[in-house]
Amino acid sequence: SNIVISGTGLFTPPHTISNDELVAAFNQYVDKFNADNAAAIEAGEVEALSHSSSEFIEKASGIKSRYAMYKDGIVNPDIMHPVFPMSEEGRTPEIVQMGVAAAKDAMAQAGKTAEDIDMVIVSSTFRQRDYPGMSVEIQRDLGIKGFAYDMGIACSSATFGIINAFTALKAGTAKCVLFVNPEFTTPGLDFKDRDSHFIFGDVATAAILEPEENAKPENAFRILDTKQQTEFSDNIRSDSSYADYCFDSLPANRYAFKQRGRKVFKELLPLVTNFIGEQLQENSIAAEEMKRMWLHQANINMNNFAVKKLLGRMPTELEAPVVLDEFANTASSGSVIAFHKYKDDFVSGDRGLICSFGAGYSIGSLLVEKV
Ligand code: CO8
Repeated sequence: SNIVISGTGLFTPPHTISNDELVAAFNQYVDKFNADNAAAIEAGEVEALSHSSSEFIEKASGIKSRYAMYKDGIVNPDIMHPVFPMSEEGRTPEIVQMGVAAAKDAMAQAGKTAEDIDMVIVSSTFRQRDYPGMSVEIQRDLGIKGFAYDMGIACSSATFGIINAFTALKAGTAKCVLFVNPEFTTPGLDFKDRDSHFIFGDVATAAILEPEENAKPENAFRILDTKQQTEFSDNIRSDSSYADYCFDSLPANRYAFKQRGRKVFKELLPLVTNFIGEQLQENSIAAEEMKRMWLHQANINMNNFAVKKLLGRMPTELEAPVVLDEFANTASSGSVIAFHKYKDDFVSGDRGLICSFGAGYSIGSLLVEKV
């Protein structure tokens, strides 16, 4: 039978940080660093740091603001990271809190209760502990029977997770899947790094997948086709590891997201446009026949270039909606946020594409049709 996404959910964290607020903290940090190191800078032993700018951020990326679970530490030039209690026995990790909230939203939209669901997939870039699985804690907190597992492949965690749910339903290993996608990215960023301090925000998304005959049609989207591709690149990389305590001296920002942004832009763009072009061809669908492309949200210029290549013209706002301005890059969640916010105007038979691309490199895509 056909498999549908019968509902989606979104959890928006409590705090917003505008570019101006982020840049003000960063520039105060830079001024203090340069003053504290004036003699070494003068002697050529230390490199002076440069200011960040809101204009650069918006022009280079399309980002105007981001959400954060914890704001105070990030915008304090003496701290420059989120401050929150450590995960330990008896304390619910943020990833679980965020995931549960998004899951409840998706379950409400699909009209499902815990009893209806028999499988939970939690797919995200980070795990707040190695085990027991975040997914199993989310499953317990929602009162779901059956089984749950964690998975992730950075930027494509969401699309690959939804595709796993789809294949499990196709194979009959599950009857109704809750997909959860909590992206608690802010602890993974080096807020002292000018090149990347503005890129990410926190969010969680979720979705319910099930056979079409069991689903309420109102919000249901039939999955017509899925496609995945990976090709190794370490142009986007983080080296943090469970084994870090074994090493005597660790670089201070070893945990942090690092990228060669220009290279990523140049290498990923042709991979993505070829990939989407192939998928459309394999399904005998012309790009113009698609009402919408819910694309990965890393960079507005990259999305515009990609759609321009496919359509032969610039997309309208509704052909390739942007949520980057409000949410920033949310690792793997961007395309699902776009889908969640921009799908209510679809009528039966309208088609669209949910597509992620990024670290790995990884690309994941689902061609969907409104039931
Ligand atoms: N303020 C002012 N100036 C700046 C700043 C700043 N904040 N940052 C850099 N500059 C300067 C640079 O130093 C440079 O100066 P110069 O020309 O003198 O050398 C100039 O501005 C131009 O810099 P860039 O060439 O770096 O600028 P770009 O126009 O290339 O824009 C971007 C940088 C925005 C990073 C852009 O390259 C980009 O978005 N590329 C695509 C990257 C991409 O898609 N990455 C995928 C992201 S990964 C992902 O989505 C999930 C990964 C896992 C999640 C991890 C969560 C923490």
